[in-house]
Amino acid sequence: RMTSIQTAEVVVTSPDRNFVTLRLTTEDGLVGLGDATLNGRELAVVAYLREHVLPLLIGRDAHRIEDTWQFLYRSAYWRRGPVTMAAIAAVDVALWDLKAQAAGMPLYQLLGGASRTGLLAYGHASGRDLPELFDSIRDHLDQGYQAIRVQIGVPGLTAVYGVAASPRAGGGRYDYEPAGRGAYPAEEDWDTRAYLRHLPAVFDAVRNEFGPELPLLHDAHHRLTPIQAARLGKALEPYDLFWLEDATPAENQQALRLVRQHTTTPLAIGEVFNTIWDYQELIREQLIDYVRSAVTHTGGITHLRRILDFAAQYQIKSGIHGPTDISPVGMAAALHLGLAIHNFGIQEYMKHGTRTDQVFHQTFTFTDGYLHPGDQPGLGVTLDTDQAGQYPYEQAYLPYNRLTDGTIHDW
Ligand code: GCO
Ligand code: MG
Repeated sequence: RMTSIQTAEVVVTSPDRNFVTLRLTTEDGLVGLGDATLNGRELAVVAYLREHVLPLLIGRDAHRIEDTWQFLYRSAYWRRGPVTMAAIAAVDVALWDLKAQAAGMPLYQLLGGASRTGLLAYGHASGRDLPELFDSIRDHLDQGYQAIRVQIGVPGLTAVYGVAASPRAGGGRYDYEPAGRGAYPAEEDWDTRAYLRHLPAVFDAVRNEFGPELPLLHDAHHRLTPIQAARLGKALEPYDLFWLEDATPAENQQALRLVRQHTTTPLAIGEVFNTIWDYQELIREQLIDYVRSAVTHTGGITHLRRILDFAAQYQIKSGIHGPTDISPVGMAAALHLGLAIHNFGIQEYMKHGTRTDQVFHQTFTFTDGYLHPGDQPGLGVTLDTDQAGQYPYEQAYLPYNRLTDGTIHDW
């Protein structure tokens, strides 16, 4: 029997940061949610959905997930790209949410059922210097994290990606959010040679302090050339990283070949990718170890599952993107998918703020370093539209970098 989509709306809310959520209702009165948040470019996806997608959804059969995906992807003609794929992702996830609710099952059951009892999560530790970094790592261990991403300030630079400016007032937490509210992006500074000199000593100090077992990760955020990335990977080998992320600008798949030839440090890439084609050579030639795409930015569960199944044939695992710019809806989708697939690797997880938790009621849990999506039918997330209405959109931009001589650089 067909179940038609009755209403489709986009909810924009900014409790602790901006989130874009697609909300579909069916003739049966079920409500399905999808995350469409594209950090710093949110309203482009809002317009794409409102102007070009929502009118096409009314009256469609909510159960035809694959058909709707192919319809939106192929009929647009202008394929791929973050805005298109975030819009398609939101529709896809909302339809999976509806189907699982209709089935009376948590979504992971429809994806094949649980392949493990929980998802190992990593948290973001950072500090402007070693004492701050150590405090932040200890704080994360106290919260239960069993894997830690390490980001640190570089001597001589004032603002570096991934480093919280200061412990959050009152709470003492060191949380990092790259998007700054305001009408213009913040300028940061960068010096690759200073970074490459500094980082190995930092990992040496962290290993001495916290021992050999703790899984440690690092994000180079696209700032290196292939030869610089190769050198960094090599220099970090003694510290046994879980992964080195986004060592080079992600769009050049060939770059990873050179990095790979020179280092056994595992490589993760893909948070800015949005289709399977971005991974074609990386996966087939086994140039990476982890797929970093978000459900939210990669065409939803349907398409990310396809990428991860392709990756599985090459022993490449998931490392689904999960910073705070992925909403609780996008996080829940990642958790259901991660619980079901065989080639799960690790899940990024930063806690959202308390206001966000009041807007999005969640059933997923974080216990002793492991996440679980919970067993409510569907995604297990509901949107409190009254609460959401309290927090209108606020303009926010991701930053940019300049080198000492003023040249713009990847941040
Ligand atoms: C990560 C990412 C984020 C991005 C952010 C941009 O590894 O979590 O690099 O911190 O910078 O998602 O919006
Ligand atoms: Mg990253």
